[in-house]
Amino acid sequence: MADITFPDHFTKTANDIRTMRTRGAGKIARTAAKAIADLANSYKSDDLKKFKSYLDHGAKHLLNTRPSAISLKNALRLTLGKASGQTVQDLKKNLTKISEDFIAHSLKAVDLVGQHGSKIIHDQDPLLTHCHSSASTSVLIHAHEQGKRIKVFATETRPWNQGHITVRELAQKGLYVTLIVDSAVRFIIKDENIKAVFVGADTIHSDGSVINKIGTSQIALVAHEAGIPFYVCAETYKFSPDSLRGELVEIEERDISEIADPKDFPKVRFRNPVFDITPAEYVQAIITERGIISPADVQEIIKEKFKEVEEWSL
Ligand code: RUB
Repeated sequence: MADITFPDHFTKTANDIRTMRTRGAGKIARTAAKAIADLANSYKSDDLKKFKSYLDHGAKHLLNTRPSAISLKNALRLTLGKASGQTVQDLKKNLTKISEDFIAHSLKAVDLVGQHGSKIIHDQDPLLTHCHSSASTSVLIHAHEQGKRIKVFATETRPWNQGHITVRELAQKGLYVTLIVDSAVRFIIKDENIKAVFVGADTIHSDGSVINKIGTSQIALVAHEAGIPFYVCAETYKFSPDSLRGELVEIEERDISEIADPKDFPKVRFRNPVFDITPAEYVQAIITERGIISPADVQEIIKEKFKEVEEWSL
């Protein structure tokens, strides 16, 4: 791999994912699908074997950027893993088409998640969300567009403050939205009589457990304590086929400078895990593009969705 040089556009895309200029599991997946097709199209020789190896290295390069998002690996599986061709030109053409289809389906899936999820929201419901998830905001926006006068409470989501993206997006769409600090969740759930929580997912394991932004599992526990439903909004390409074999995604830990400047805290250690795992028992349901499913049904969907690409590995 050391002797392979990728085009600037490709290394920039990978770097944008690593540095979170491109973020959110769905966007990461679509960006990876486009990046691998663009990489293919920038290849100059007719040597098919070397071409495949080049793409394989490119895929590995992308995979190293955000370890907790199975959406990224699945985007590569569902594009590169399905593409075929007897010549470099054929493979390029086929991969480009598959990549474009993946992106179109992914965008459509976000809309469908919104349509399905909005049905379980009632007029005047106070609701809570965490981080910024386009699948979750799709649900909230659809409910609003149906005339349901919901009140959304959004956590700021330290240390990156993705909640700022959420509140700006929802406010811009005309929703009644309130920003709170992460530690206010338990107070707000009780004080505002929150009726349900909606969050996104980076990965869903075959046992129905959910990897999402750090703090998600705490919110799930509080929702459980309060007896309100905790919904996960996720397109099915965020389901992990690896988890069928017991392979769970790694929890990403990012640079401690995201929390504070260590120079200001002599002798203090820091940790910055950016995702956590919410066990299936705290998840009321998963809202997917196929409809609202129980965490117990994840396994069946994985088997069906990934059967053609199951043997393909990067
Ligand atoms: C984002 C995050 C989101 C999921 C789902 O984390 O945890 O809830 O990725 O997002 P980060 P979406 O900001 O670290 O990428 O529904 O948009 O795919």
